[in-house]
Amino acid sequence: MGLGEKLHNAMEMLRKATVFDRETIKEAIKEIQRALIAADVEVQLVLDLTKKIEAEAFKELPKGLTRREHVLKITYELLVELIGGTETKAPEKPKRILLVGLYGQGKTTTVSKLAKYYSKRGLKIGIVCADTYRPAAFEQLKQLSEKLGIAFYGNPKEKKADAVVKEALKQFSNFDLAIVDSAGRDAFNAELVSEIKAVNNVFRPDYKWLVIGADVGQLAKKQAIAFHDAVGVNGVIITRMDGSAKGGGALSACNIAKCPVVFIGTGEKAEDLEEFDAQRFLSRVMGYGDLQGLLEKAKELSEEQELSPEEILQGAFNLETFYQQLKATKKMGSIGKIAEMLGMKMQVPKEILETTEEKLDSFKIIMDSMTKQEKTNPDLLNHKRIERVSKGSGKTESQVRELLKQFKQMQKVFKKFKGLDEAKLEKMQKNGKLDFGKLLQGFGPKKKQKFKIR
Ligand SMILES: Nc1nc2c(ncn2[C@@H]2O[C@H](COP(=O)(O)OP(=O)(O)O)[C@@H](O)[C@H]2O)c(=O)[nH]1
Ligand SMILES: [Mg+2]
Repeated sequence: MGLGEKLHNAMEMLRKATVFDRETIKEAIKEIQRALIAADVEVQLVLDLTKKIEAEAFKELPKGLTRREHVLKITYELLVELIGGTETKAPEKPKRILLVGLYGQGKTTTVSKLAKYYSKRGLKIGIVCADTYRPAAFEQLKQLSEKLGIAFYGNPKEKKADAVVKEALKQFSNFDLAIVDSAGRDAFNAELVSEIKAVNNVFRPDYKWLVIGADVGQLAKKQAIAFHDAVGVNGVIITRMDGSAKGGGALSACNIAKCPVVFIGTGEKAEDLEEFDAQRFLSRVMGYGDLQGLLEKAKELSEEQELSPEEILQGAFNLETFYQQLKATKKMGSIGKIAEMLGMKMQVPKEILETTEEKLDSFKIIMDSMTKQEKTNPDLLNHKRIERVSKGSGKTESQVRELLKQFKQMQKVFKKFKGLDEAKLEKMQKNGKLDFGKLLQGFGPKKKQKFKIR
């Protein structure tokens, strides 16, 4: 049973538990520990991760998530963090790539995979055999290049790798990308380092990637650090992710060594190369489409809480934004404050300021039965549509009408706000009539800011 399947089982325990208490979470955490240790993740890392899950699990819930969703989400996020986040991106137009690594890790195979990957993206590519150490290396790469129809340079008579690369650069001077395959050794040693350094000096690659087989598991860390210190690699490619149970260990080890994994190899064929994205990788191996959905939901919720005053003042006002504002009752307090500071006589209706949690939930259910069009343009909601929404949501028609009535009241208030243009607002700020610093207190984090906070 691979890493994905085991992690999947642990997440299923969380998802399907009928009672969702500390015991359930502890059991699931044990399952996660087993899965990670079987994948050869360093024990200390596993313990740190599970401790974090336990600590986060019973913290205050973010708005809009259930306890179960919260625990699933943090577990998933911590796993993503463990194997390397989602920041690394494969370069679009590399000019020179040098692959290094120990013997048998998959360098030569990966050269042909990269050649295929980048030729599909329209680059003119030449590949170079700088493995002058093993006699068969030249033939292996030559055959692979012929199969792919990609330009190849090598010289079986030349023993100095840097001399081969020098000649190759001349031949490929008008190409978009040159990929150099270097020689490995059974173990990391001084001879290997000086050879790579010589190649590096001649070639000056913009990308120096270390190739590691997944089967080395957590030992990948040692290799990554050694190669990084010696020749400054700036990325890792992990091969044989298809065949090894230790892939999780290799990924987390490279992450710890701060060597970002750029690609993974998932088979012997030239097309078996994937850009590495921790999030995508995990949801796939765990067979979890809905985790992605859960993350999106959480993201939407956190963005909802980020409405800034000027967005509220100037943005579109519809049922969706109305609901968001209602939800953050604090914000409604602030809307009252805005009205006050602007010296505007009208007031936010009391019944809106005092909307209860219960009523909010009911509004939400009603809105879920509306189409997107109806939510952005509530005027569409005629008698027939109200009847349909009422049936769909299981709420009475008068409940639906109540939501619409409150919305209309707020819309009036907002029309007045929107009547103030930016110039006016700025002038008021200058004259000290408008203190956005104070205003912001009720609004939480902001996305962008047009007005200075004092
Ligand atoms: N299953 C699988 N095998 C791979 C992958 N990458 C390389 N290999 C195999 O690993 C072995 C060593 O590969 P090679 O490219 O010659 O390694 P090098 O010595 O580092 O150049 C070969 O048998 C390859 O077919 C991969 O992603 N998946
Ligand atoms: Mg090779």
